[in-house]
Amino acid sequence: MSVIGFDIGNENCVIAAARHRGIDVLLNDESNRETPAVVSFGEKQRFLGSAGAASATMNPRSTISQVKRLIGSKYKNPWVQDDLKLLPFETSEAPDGGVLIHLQYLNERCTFTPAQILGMLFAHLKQMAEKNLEIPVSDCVIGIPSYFTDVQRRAYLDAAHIGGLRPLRLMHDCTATALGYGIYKTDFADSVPTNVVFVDIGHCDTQITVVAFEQGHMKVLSHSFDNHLGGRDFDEVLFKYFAAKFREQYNIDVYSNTRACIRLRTSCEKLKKVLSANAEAPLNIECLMDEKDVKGFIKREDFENLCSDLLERISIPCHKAVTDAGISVDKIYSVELVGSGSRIPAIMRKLSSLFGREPRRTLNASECVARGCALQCAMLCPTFRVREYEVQDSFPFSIGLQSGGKNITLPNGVLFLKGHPFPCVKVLTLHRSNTFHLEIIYANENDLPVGVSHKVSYSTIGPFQVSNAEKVKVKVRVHLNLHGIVTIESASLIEEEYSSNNANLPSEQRVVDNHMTNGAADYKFAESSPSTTHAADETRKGKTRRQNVTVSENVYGGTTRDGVREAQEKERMLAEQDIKMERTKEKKNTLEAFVYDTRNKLLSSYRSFATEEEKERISRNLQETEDWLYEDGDDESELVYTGRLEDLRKVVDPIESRYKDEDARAQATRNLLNC
Ligand code: ATP
Ligand code: K
Ligand code: MG
Repeated sequence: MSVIGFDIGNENCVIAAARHRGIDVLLNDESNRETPAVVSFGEKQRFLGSAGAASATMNPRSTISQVKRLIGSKYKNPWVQDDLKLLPFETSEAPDGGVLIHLQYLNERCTFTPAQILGMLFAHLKQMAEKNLEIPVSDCVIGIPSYFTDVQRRAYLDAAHIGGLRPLRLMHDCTATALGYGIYKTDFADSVPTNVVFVDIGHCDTQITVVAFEQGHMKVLSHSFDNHLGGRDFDEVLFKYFAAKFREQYNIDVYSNTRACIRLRTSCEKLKKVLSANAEAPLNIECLMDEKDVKGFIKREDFENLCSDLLERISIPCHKAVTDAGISVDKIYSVELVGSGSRIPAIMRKLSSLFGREPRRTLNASECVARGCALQCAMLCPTFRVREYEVQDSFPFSIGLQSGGKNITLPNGVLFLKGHPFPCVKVLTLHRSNTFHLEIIYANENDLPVGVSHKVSYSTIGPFQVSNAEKVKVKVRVHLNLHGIVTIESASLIEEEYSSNNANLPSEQRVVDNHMTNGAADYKFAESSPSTTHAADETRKGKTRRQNVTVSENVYGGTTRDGVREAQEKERMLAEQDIKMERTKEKKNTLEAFVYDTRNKLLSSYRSFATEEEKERISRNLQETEDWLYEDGDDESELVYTGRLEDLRKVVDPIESRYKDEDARAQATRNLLNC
């Protein structure tokens, strides 16, 4: 059974696997520990991961990157529109309001959802893991940003299913990081919690999480974020600076040329990395556009001045995280900096002044999320023994419930208050006489990323009708599950014998809160066995009648179950095409190699076993095949290549067998003499 953690970043993916000796990061075909999150559609096959990234400049309009940005996002969201402006592929609004990606592939116009593209990446990473581990891979834990809404979480799960995986948990990136930090530490105080702030600055976002550690236990106190602040924003500052410079200096407008934009952006990212280690850095691009070579230069100090707004913005989520955690800065034991975007020295300085201490880099900045996810996967896996450790995460948004467009009055105004531990279940009792609707919403739009919908789902509870037109109790179980997805799990009618006595009860009353922690055993508890409320009901069974009511849930946006199945089928076909093309390339290479090999043998080993006439005929055949390979036969099917190889073999085989016979005779003679 596979025990895998995936970190699918906006730029880089990392796979970690738990083995009995510990957690290992798996290498890709290029022996790298990070794989670009890119899918490129070539002429006849897809190129995934590193191969996809290599095609970006050659084939920009069919190379899809930054899907994390687009998945579960609304096309009309102005922030999404800003993102799309930087991406060279074609998009439109999907029927569900999401993003649809258009491209040309296999002589057809194709459309894909971001979940499908992410599914392709998952399939690629799964294959990579299987190749490394030499076992089938399916069970896994996947890192996600804490700011992901319900529809984004569902889309990540869909993508994983499309890619052939079985995600046991979507885990907040920083929670995974914190788990990897805390589980090995044995020196935490028993009585007072040790508070650690995790700051993860990646390619597109910044996430801050405050965690209280105790022996054998970690509790997330708060999550905060800026989902538009990451390494790419620093690249963009450089990009704009040089685009303006080059307009002045060389009279070129890079904005008018897709390829030039991509190349300049790539160079700016490299330049930024150079500036992390050097006080100044040059930028040279040959033939950027209009056949002009461009040269530039920038000092680190000037770069930092250009970025001062971005650097300033980092303080906002930091303050928020500490305030929401309810601690003061002097109660922080350590600030841990992760994510490769954080390697800019000015970020370190900014955080030092904010927290009054130098942040530490105890963890591997690019691998910690995947490692933490692999650990969590091991904890959820019944056959894997992991140190007893409790992870208590908190949900970053308040969740509310509406019925008939009005908020349902609940004890603290909402169903789950922001910061509530999860997974958890709440059972609420409503009084209704007929089919009704419940709408789940994020109650406070200020908690959410800008432009994101606060609507989660709309459910119909029913049909049911009560005989005597009186209101009855309807118990509704709402589950905020291990992925941070909220569902109405079930509803049931409770008819009491003397229900008329209860007629004047307030319409919404009892809310029972069952918090479950998320260690391995508790997860199963959450999934299968009912909470303690049920036990209480059982005891009153004598007086009540309980009847299940159908709950039909409609989530806003995302893929239907049929849609996921279709996408799985589509993925299977696309993968088959890739395999076919890989095999074709292999056969072509074999034929080519045979030509060269035979030509060499004619001059060496075959020399005395073929007549001049035979040699000439074979040489002619080899030359013909070689010419054909570079011309008409450049792009043929697998069958044609194998056919050509067989034809050649027929001519060469007689010589080969004469040579072999002679070789065997010589060996026999040698053996005889040796005795
Ligand atoms: P996200 O977490 O936002 O989804 P990600 O996990 O793919 O994205 P990371 O791999 O953590 O992102 O970080 C990628 C970013 O780090 C890129 O913007 C890259 O340019 C930047 N980066 C990498 N090395 C350095 C460096 N030495 N100096 C500055 N920035 C760097
Ligand atoms: K990453
Ligand atoms: Mg990341």
